This record gives sequence, structure tokens and C-alpha cells, in this order.
Amino acid sequence: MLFKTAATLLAFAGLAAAQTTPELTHGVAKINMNNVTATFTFDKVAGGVNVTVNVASGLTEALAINKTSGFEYHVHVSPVGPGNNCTSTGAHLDPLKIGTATPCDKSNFALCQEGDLAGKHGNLIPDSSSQVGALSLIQYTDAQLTFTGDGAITGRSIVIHNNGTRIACADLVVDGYVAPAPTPLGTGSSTSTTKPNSAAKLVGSVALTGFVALMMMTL
Ligand SMILES: [Cu+2]
Repeated sequence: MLFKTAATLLAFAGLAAAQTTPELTHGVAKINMNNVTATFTFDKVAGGVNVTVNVASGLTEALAINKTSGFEYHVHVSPVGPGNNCTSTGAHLDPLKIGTATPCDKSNFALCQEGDLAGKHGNLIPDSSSQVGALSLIQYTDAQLTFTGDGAITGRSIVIHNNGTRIACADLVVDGYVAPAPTPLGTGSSTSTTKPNSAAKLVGSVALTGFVALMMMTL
């Protein structure tokens, strides 16, 4: 009885932990603006994060300011936010403060900003055979990308540029991640910054404590 109860408690605690802190392993950015439709998929793998870029339309040769270099794309630090304004995504994801003084080198990622996916893996080059501006599927694994920590791609955004100009963007939505609630303008209230999942965690821990107390009484 004692062992069975202990095993039940451990299983319950494990379940509660799994429910409140899911591992972040999968994210998607779906761009659909300015005639550009593209999906960027991110999956955690042993060597980093596997990235799949699927451009369905919009990146035509006619649109490209520089036809040979095509379109750049990056992970930017902030989400797009209301208004679909790509400017609000801020700078490139660059936790190590590499900057752009020294150009990113495909053979030496130490020179590249973490979010500079185009610099590390190549730009999105228009396909002259596609009237709608679709591209062949692009796939690679990037060892610098991560779902957690300072360099997390979680809660960020993807931006596509045309010779520098931001032309399309979307939030990088990671399964299981709940973004902190934005602080309402004009308030400085600390309660307004409480993460939405904190309440769920509290309820979970209260329920677990009650369950343990109940099991102790029956021992
Ligand atoms: Cu960018």
C-alpha cells in the first residue's frame, strides 16, 4: 500500500510538472502579407534546430530589387504585434552581440548573428520559372538556434527583406509557449506583467499539495 501510494504520488507529480512546463520543440512562422505566403518551420533535433522554409508565393524575380542576391530573412527579436508592422520586430536575434561590422560567413558561423538565417544558409533566390514567386523547399539544421535561454527563437518573429527593406513578417509561434501579457499603456502595475501560465501553475501546485495531504491522511 505504501509503495503503491508513493508510486502514485510520483506519477501524479510528474504529470503535474509535465503539464505546467512542456518542453519547447516545435515552432512555426506563417507569413501572409504583401502577396508573400511562406511557412518557416522549426523543430528541435540532436544537433540544434531543423529549419524548413516553404515559400508558396510572392518572391518573384520581378519584385526582387537585386535579382541575383534575392531576398534576405532573419529571426528578429520581437513579435510583430498589432498592426502587422514589420518595424516593430526590432533587430536581429543576436544574443552574443556579434553585430554586422564583420559580414556573416557561411563557413564560420562565429561571425554571424544567431538570427541571420540568410547569412548562414543563403538568401531566398527568386525562381524565374515560377510566375507566382514560389521557391523550392529549403531545409537545413542550424546548431546555433535554440528554443530556450538567451538565444531562444521562442516568442520572436521571422522577417523577409527585399535588398534590406522589410517586406513581410510573422510571429514565430512555438507550441506550448505562453507569451507574457503586454503591460497596458499608462499603468506601471506589476500585476499586469504576470505571465498567463503562472495562475495555471499556482492552481496545479495547490491541487498537488491538497492531494499529497489527502494521501498522507489515508496512510
Ligand atoms: Cu531581418
